[in-house]
Amino acid sequence: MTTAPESRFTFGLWTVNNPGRDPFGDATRAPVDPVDSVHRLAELGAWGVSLHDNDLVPYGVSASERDRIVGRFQAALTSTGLGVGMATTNLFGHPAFKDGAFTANDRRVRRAAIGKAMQSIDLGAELGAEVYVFWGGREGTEAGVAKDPRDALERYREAINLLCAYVREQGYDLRFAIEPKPNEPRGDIFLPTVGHALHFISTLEHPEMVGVNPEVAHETMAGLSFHHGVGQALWADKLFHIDLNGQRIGRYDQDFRFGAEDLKEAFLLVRLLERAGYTGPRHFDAHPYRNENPDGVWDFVRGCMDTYRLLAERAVHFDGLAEVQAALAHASVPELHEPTVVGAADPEVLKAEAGQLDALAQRGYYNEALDQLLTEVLLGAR
Ligand SMILES: [Mn+2]
Repeated sequence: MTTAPESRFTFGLWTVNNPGRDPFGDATRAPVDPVDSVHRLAELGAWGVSLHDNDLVPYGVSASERDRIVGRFQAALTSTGLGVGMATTNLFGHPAFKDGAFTANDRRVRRAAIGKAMQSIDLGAELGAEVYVFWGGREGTEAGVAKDPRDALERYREAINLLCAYVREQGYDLRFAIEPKPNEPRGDIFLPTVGHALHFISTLEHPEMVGVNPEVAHETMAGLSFHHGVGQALWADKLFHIDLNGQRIGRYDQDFRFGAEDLKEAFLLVRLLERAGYTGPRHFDAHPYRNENPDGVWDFVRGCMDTYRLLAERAVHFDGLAEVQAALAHASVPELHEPTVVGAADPEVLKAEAGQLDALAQRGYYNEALDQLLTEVLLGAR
């Protein structure tokens, strides 16, 4: 399958380089040179990559070694034509971040975290990233008594405000996106869902610079509808980036190939993104199964992109079917688009209409027929 460039499929360096380590077992795949990943992703039709600072530049290397690594990577991007969709900071891997980064109780850790983020923002800007993501994996607690959540949120806000100011001072063309997650690796993480993050953003000094980066697995872990979360982000004009993968409700963070679980929810998501005209990268933040060798990593890459494109094709097909349009009308779906009250509200008229509930209760909404049509389109029966 070929990939239309407008799809802008991107993969994190950490996804194709995932070594298969888990809490119970060591790596099952050898480390990969990020330059090799860039070449392989380009061959397979990806638009670009994303990275944490330390996916490319190991923590603690000299300035000259950093410049050598970045120059070599930049050359690979130039020769393949791949872009950098997103960059981010690893504020979770180093043992110093065990109590949090921006919300660590130790003020010295918080200052070091902000400094590391600034260095990493410099790297992202140098590589031409358009979005800068903050995933606060360690921003939380196991012992709730150990942090006052009001203080933690105030420190989180302070850090994002400082970094917004830094981007403006440097003149970088970069927007931030906050990635919510309810738990794992911390017992409870601050800003656990899209909704929490959207409100937090509204409290910032420069809310226009900050949006969200919702991830399939993270909202699904919380038992929520991902497509509703993304819908609210779109409605708020805050969908700056998206992390696509697969996840079952009630499990650990599985990070499976996009579409590997809950195809119907994946269909609804792709249909929503495409109909909304989302222009950001279609970014895959997922891991190949641990039992794959390096060949399987590229099966995983192809699978993520192919499933997205097939679902986009199915969505267009679905909306083009006359029986679907009839079923949508039967379910009054277009009617939800119409304002409930046109012109000045007349309270007396509305109060009188409150008397019509018995009659209104008689109608059906034909959701069974509509949803079955969706299922049959997904199964290729229509
Ligand atoms: Mn993610």
